Order: sequence, then C-alpha cells, then structure tokens
Amino acid sequence: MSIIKFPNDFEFGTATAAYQIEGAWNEDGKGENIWDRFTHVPGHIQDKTNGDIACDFYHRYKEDIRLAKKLGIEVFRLSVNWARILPDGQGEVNLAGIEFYRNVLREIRENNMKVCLTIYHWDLPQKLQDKGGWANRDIVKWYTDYAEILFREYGNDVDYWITINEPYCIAFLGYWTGEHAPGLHDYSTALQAVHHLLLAHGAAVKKFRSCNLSSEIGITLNMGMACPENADDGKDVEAARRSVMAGNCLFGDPVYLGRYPEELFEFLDKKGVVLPEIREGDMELINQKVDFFGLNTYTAGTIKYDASQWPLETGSVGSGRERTEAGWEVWPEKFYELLSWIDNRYGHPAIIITENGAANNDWVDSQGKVVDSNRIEYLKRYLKEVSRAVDNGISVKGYYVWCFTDNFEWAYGEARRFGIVYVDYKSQKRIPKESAKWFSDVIKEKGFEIKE
Ligand code: IFM
Repeated sequence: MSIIKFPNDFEFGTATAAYQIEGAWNEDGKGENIWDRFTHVPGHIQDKTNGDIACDFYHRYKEDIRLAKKLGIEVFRLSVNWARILPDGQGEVNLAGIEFYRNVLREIRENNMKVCLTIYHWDLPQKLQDKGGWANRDIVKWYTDYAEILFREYGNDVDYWITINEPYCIAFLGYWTGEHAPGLHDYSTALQAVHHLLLAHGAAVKKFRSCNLSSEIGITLNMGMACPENADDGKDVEAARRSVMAGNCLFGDPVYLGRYPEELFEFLDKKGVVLPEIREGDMELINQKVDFFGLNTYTAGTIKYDASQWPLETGSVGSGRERTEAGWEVWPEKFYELLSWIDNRYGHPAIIITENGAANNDWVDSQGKVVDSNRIEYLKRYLKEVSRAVDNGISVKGYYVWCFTDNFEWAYGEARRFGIVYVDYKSQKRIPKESAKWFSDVIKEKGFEIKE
C-alpha cells in the first residue's frame, strides 16, 4: 500500500457544462443554440434523447451546488450558455440570463467554493451559425463582445475564466466528422474554424486584461499522447507524430509559442487541404499571456499509418488495455507523459486539469447505492500520475473530475454516465455514487491510499 499526497493548496473540483445540465432550453428569453437545433433532428443522438431538460440545473442549481459543498468540492466548474445571455448571439442582452448566472455564482461562493467559468463550451447561438458560425471570421468580434459582457457582469466573482473548451472538438467534430453540431463535413473549413477559435481566445484574453480583474484566465485544450502501433515501422512512427501535431501542437503551439506546426501544415497542404487564412498580427493576438493551461485528458492513442484516412493518414488501433464505457483505454502512465510533454514544450506553465474521469455502466442497487468501483479505480490510477507529476516539479495546481452529476453526453445522449453523482433523469433524483464519497475523502485528506 502506498500513500499518495497532494500539497495543501492543490485544488480539487468538479466540472460540467451548460448544455449538458441546464435544460430550460426555451425558457426566460433564451435563444436557440446549435445543440438545440442538432438534437431535435432525428438520427443525430444515439439514444434519441436531448438536452431540453437534461439535469434541470436551471431550476435545481441550489440543490446541486449545496450537494457539491457537502461533498467538500473546492472548485465548481461550469459554463455559460451564450444564447441565454444574447438570444441572437449579439445585440440585445437577455437580463433574465444575466440574472440566472449571477444567482448561480452567488450560490457557489456562498457555499465557499471557487468558481471556474467557461465562456464557450460548444453551444453557439443558432443565429450565428446561420451566418457561418466558427467558419466566419466575424465570430472573433461576436465572441469578444459576448465575453466582455461576462467580464463586466461577473468579473472577480469568477476565480478562473476559461475562454474556450476544447477547440479541437468544436472544429473537427463539428465541421469535419459531423458527429457534433452543426454537423458539417469539410476539413478545410474545420481548419479555418480552428484559426478563428484561437483568434477569439486571444482577443478575449486581451479584452480581459483591459478590464483589470484580479481573477485568472486560460484556455482548455484536450490533449493526449500517441504511440506508434509498430515502433520499427517508420510510417507508423510518423503517423503517431502527426497525430500529436494535429491533436496537441495545432492548439498549444499558437497559444504558447505564437506559431502553427509548420510540418503539419506542409503535410496537409500536399494532401490538398486549404490552409487557414492568417492575417498580419493574427499570431500575436493568439499568443497572449495566459495564467494557466487548462487540460482535459482521458486516454491515449495507438496509431498506425493508414493511407485511406484522408488527410492525416492516421488510423487508431487498440493496445489491449481495459476500456471505460466510453470505449477509451485506461492508460494513466500516458497522463504523466503528457503532463511532462506540456511542461517541456510550453515552458513550465501552471496547469489545471479541468477535466478527467470515466464513463461507467452505473446503476442503482437494491440498497439504493451506486457502486462504481471501476470509476474509483480509474481516478486512483490517474490521480497517482498527477501526484507523480507534482512531486517531479511539474506545476499542476488543480484537478477537476468530469463530471459532477451525470449529464447529457452530446452525440451519445444520456446513455454515457460520467458523473460522480447519479441522476435519475425521470425523477431528477440525485444519488452520490461511491466515487463521490471516495473523492470527498480524498479532498479532506489531500490524498489517498493505493495498492501497488
Ligand atoms: O462531456 C464531454 C465534455 O463536454 C468535454 N470533454 C469531454 C467530456 C466527455 O466526453
């Protein structure tokens, strides 16, 4: 048995996002967003559910926030639904929306938790999508105007501001594979969207600095390490390298180093992808100083060369490890490798793990308990690697479990449960799972025991 210990000022939290929990999709003046539109089209969501009600957080936020407090959560991460603030995405402000988030933030603070607020977690107002969404460069202004409203309204009531959650998923799942809203299929447009997302991030950070707030700001990137299926095959090795460039460097390099990975752009150019239009001053705008690196990570990849996979020619194969219910391999050692890769490449940034967790086949047993031992095991193994990173001088400041309550898991609907609190979607009853109790003890002790 060994003891894993975290520093006293290490912050433990939970994370969630507006569309996934709020419901109230058409209440109190909220406008339609791309996920409202997308989920209402049959065939888009695997289990045919949608986020119209989700966890009904809009009406039950007090109950949920108090439960988080009871469990000892230190940071409560959530996001703002853009169309609740600006029903058309720009122009007239919906005061009921402003009031809603003011009440939510007050409730979190009154319960002595810190607030981590994501400005954009995938729910673009439909009116802006009608104008091209993230493919239209005007979105940099639309987004910055929206962010400025939040800075002015909520300012220092937020401890950690996150500009954008996972630009990779927004661009590539939304504009290339079409699994996510708005459901489009064009690689070059996705790449252009990446550039606009990063510009919007930079412009918002600049605006934030001009507001003279004392809170912190950063972006959340989803990253993972990849290794070749066959380390002796040069093509597999190159493919794995390309996968890291397209998944990690494409986002981290412009934000931290002020440039796109040239080798990747050369490769894509040769494959016929239209590279993004980059204007003078763009890279400087993206390359703003940020206060922390928000990292979401769940698994790692084994990559082989696959000529049929245009344009990257990378194929993903399994490595035989255990998988969570999301089908993602449990590979904690790669978490450590990723943290040290970020530390080296981006000059020792302060890192907050803004999401990590496991989907599990959870159900309520005859005693009314949800015994999610696999999730506890996953969290133990991943947190052990976080602690190893901290002990080795990597600046990891916090760790947020994805997610607090079970919630609407995008294209998979309600079927994939990631929460440490079970939600019965019919009755809206909440049941803290065994993992919530375990996590609560970890926070209390700033550590836990693990069998070696
Ligand atoms: O549910 C998502 C979240 O919205 C973004 N990061 C990954 C989670 C699990 O898929």
